[in-house]
Amino acid sequence: MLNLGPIQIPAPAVMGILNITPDSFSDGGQFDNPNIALRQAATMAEGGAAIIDIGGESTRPGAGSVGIQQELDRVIPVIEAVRSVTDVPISIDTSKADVMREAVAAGASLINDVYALRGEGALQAAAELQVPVCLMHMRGEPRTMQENPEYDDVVLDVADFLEKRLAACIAAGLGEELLIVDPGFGFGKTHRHNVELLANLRQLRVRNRPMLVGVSRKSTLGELTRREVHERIPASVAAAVVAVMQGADIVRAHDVAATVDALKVVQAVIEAGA
Ligand code: 8Y4
Repeated sequence: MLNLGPIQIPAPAVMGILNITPDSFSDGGQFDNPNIALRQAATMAEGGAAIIDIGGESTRPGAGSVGIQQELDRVIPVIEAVRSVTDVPISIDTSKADVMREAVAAGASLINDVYALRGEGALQAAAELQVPVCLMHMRGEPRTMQENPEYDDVVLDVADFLEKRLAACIAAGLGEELLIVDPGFGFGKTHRHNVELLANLRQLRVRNRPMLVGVSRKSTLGELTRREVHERIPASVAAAVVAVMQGADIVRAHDVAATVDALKVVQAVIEAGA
């Protein structure tokens, strides 16, 4: 079990992805209607998702930003609807302080912030809310992050960033028990950097905090398999297995049921070897 203060989740856990963005190239617009989103959330809950991650702003490379009201209009009705049909904890994928507050008021239990609470007011909002927060590493910002990213040592750089964000969060009054770290696959990294991070994941368990990993359908898997985004399920499941074998506690995934099954096998092997 992962003890994240107010919520406990089994480990390893799968976080199912529910994008409410018309421009997400992985599932463009499929969930722009709360009913469709609701059915997808129910399928993820039945498939064994431990968390449902709801996001209204695309963070794909080159994506534009979304206004606060537009993001609220997208995510709040979906959070309320999902909350009314399942007890599975909901995370709000946002970097905006006001969206964090409204989402938690509407029933979200965690914050998933790809900016690791570096946005205006985000650290203070999270400290007031005292809910679990996933702090993700990103080099640069989504619009430009894939323009020739360079690191002396990507593993040390990411670990150092996560350590500094943990320290900033704790200094701002967030309980250490609330914090989750994430290397941020694909966020300002080349394919080679992403594979190097996956191979050295154990070094990223900063301060022994739980680790979340998001590899599902990402372009490094497309590069390795030469497959389009919807053909990347086997590669995504394989990457999830590798991540958990390397110490990840939570895997963010589109294909929940397949990932949950694969992680049952991994968990049995880990327990047999312990
Ligand atoms: C195909 C499918 C191609 C998906 C690209 C993508 C992470 C995350 C994202 C992650 C955490 C994405 C919101 C990018 N990735 N949050 N969010 N960790 N914590 N791209 O790795 O899925 S969005």
